[in-house]
Amino acid sequence: MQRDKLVFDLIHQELVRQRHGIELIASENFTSLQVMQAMGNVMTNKYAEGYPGRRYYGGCEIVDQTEQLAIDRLKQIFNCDYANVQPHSGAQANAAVCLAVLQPGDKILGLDLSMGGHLTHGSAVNFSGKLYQPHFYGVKKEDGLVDYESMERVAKQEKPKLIICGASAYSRDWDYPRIRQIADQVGALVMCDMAHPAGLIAKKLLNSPFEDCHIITSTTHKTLRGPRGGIIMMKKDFDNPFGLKDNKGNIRPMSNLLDMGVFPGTQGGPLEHVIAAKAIAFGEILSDEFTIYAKQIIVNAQAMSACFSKKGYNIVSGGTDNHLMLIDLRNKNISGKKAEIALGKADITVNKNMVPFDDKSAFITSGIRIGVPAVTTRGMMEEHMSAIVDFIDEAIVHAEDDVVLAGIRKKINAHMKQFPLYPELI
Ligand code: DSN
Repeated sequence: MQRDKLVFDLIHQELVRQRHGIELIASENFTSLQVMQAMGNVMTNKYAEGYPGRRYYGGCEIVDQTEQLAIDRLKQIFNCDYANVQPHSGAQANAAVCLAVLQPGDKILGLDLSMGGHLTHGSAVNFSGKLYQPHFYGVKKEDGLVDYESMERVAKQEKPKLIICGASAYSRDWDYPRIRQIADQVGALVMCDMAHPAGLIAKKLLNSPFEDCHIITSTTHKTLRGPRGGIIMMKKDFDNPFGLKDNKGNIRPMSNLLDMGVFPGTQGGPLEHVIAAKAIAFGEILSDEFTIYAKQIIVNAQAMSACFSKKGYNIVSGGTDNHLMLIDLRNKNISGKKAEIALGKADITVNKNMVPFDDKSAFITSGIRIGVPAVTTRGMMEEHMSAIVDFIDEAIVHAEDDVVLAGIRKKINAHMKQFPLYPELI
């Protein structure tokens, strides 16, 4: 076969784009070279439906070892008792959990998407809102913090089978014992989707959901800095507290039900090449180097948030405990959409995001979400955050002026040379 120059040229253009710009999408990161290399390997050729030692195909002796290594390392990171590393994504991890523990039409309770939640936590356009009956809690208007009273009120009123905590645009920590207390009052299971802050939880820099939440899901590519993918975990086999049954009507341990929720419930063959990359990333997370990285993420986010506040930007909840911040732009007279476009022209990548109680639609929005995991991977420290905020502020002030934006882009492209990205790749 001839090398496909067209596609490889596009891959190279993407490398150049990532190198030149400032990546501030809170859910993105740069994996190590070895994680990327592991994704392009012969394990992509292998079918391995089933689990290590229990496969539906021959020839799985080697992939069994990689998958088991990934499972063991993940359990070590979070000191938990069950791990499934097969979900192709966070959304599929959540779908597998729902399939395992819910019946169609069951009630679920999650954080409203417009208040920082996630599509798979009950949005009407997602499987979670179509197959189940979604109910929502929100954040408080006065301080932007999760409204546990509304969670409790709705839980008592609706008696959901599953309470989902975790968010994609929430900059504060969670009160997991309180959530569990609410769930226990109404007989609900609790699932924590920790996709965003997982790398910080791994290093004990944030509260751990493992003691209080029955089931934990995550992606592997955000603060965990691994390949794109999903995972499911449990601290202990909560011993199926509600007597949930498999398709044959047998009461099974939760770990069995979750495994079956992934395969054969929602997926076929696992991506063993990606699982190899997950194993490598998990090994990296266990290192002291990653502890330093995770701590620096929080230092950087807090430094950046302080710089924004100094320039008169409104940070939802007034700051951050984790890797991200949500900026309400209403006092800056620009929508999230316009800000995202202007920043894009300056090679700063962010995403527009609704802010709590937003009066604009999800396509326009009043805010932008900013995260620092990627720039921290590039070696930026707290003293580098003010330059980023200056660039962003200049771009927002001159959002309609393409000449100024092009000038900022030039400055940024030169600036980012100090923080090399994949120097081994040409
Ligand atoms: N799309 C992810 C995010 O940006 O937060 C969540 O799945």
